[in-house]
Amino acid sequence: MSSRLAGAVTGVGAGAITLAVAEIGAALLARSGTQGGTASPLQAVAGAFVDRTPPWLKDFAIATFGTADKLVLLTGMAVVLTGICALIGIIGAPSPHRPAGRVGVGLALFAAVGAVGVLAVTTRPQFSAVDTLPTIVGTLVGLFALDQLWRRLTLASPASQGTSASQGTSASHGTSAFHDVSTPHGAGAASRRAVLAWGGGLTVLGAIGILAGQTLSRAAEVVMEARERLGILRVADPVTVPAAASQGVPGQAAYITPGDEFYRIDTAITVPQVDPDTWRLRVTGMVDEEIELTFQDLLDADLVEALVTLTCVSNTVGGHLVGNSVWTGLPIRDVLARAGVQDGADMVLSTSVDGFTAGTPLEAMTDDRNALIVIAQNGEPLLPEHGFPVRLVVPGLYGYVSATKWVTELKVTRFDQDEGYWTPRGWSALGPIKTASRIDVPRAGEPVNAGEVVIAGVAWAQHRGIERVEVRIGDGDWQEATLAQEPTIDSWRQWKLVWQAEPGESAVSVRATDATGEVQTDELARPAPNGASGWHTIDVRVEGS
Ligand SMILES: Nc1nc2c(c(=O)[nH]1)N[C@H]1C(S)=C(S)[C@@H](COP(=O)(O)O)O[C@H]1N2
Ligand SMILES: [Mo]
Repeated sequence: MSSRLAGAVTGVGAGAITLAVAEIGAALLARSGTQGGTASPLQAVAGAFVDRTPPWLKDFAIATFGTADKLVLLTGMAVVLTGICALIGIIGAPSPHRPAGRVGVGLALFAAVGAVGVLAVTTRPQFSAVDTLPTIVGTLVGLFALDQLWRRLTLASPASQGTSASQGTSASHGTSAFHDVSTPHGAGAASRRAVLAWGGGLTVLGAIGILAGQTLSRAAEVVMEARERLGILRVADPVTVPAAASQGVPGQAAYITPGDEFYRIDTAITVPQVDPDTWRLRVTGMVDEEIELTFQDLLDADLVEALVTLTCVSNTVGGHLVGNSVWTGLPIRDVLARAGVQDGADMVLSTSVDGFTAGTPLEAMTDDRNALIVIAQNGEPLLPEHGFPVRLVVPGLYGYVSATKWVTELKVTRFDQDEGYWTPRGWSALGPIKTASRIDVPRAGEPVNAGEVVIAGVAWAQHRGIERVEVRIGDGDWQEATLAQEPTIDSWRQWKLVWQAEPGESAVSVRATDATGEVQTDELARPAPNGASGWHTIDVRVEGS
């Protein structure tokens, strides 16, 4: 058993116990309601990392890992952190070459890593000084553990063993003495085994503690109970979805997307758990009178329902970061009118509990479209990951400039004074949704039999509407697809085309025309800075029958 391994294990053990103390402390702070922002060093570091992710990396992460991108980030963090701790353990622990170890250097490095955690905590939204306590205490516990373990290793090191064994001979200078006692049966090896056991034990204990910290925060239960109490939310004038909006082709995206199948995109590492009883929406900025709404105010208001298709700016051609639901909420324009918007304003900056912001053109929130302060999706209270208790939905604009989840503030302002979260990160300040169409069936890569083949999918041009969808097979002419009914210009529209397929390989493309007569562009664009474009094309292999 090498002294290197023993050193590495002391470092990892100390790191694990540090995080356990910090995560449990953070959970206790959250439960007592005394924390300001994020007290968990893991969440703070991950959050700080996400906030500094350049657009190309965000694009890559979503394209490669999809909605698992957060799991990948946390796993990556765990790997990097384990490596750093192991390295600090090796540097600080005593070794044959350095019998006393480099304890001072090791402890300083460990303290520096703790300081990075504290720094990350201080940069989170709504930070207050008490948030740093768990990480500071955790780091002190880790330093103590390291010091103790390294002391034991020093006692166990061949040098000190040799000294006591050879009675006064200066064994620390003699390599022969070292080789003698470091045999697997030597006392040094036995003590190193004990330190290894201690380090391993601390690692296991730490891992359990970290998990305990995650489950200890009771916020998720509060939210679950609140959602159950709300039950189904009904309005005076509900949306009825006409049967003719659905063509029902197997494999085609359903007209209505259920909440639990809806795509999820946000910067939140863990889903914010917001208690509707303490939630408030403040309307501030260039208004005659600031106002504050409670959740009960929303429940008591004249709520409306609207069909709106949300789309993420990061959606690639043919991608699935798009979904359609019935949203229940209060028109934003009513609330803005109550506050009184002052002359010169042209933007509403909405803010989330987690610090995310979106800058929406004031016009899109005051014209006659269904821009809503939303409390329900498809009749049910919002799911936590989709913004419970309250989010925004604005037809026609990508989510990053409009659809703030866990929203707590609407600031009436100007584009030349404020900017949303993604704007300084390389995305356009304005984000109107580009006309798009997608082939759902046949699925790319799945061969079909010759004869009658149904090609089907969805097309969207929110707040303009879809007028025509055309399909091109091979180098044939564009053929007009059959459209399902369009209940509103704010939602997507199903389309299908029956094709008499002959054996062979064919490229199938789709393009849509919006209700202003504009044909979807074939110009290829990546998502950044203002949304992907280009025709969705798939290769279909037709097999002889
Ligand atoms: N608080 C918060 N709200 C947010 C975001 C976010 O990162 N944080 N992302 C926005 C983006 S980019 C999109 S596309 C939509 C996605 O909403 P969904 O996850 O409910 O589909 O939420 C928007 N609202
Ligand atoms: Mo998005």
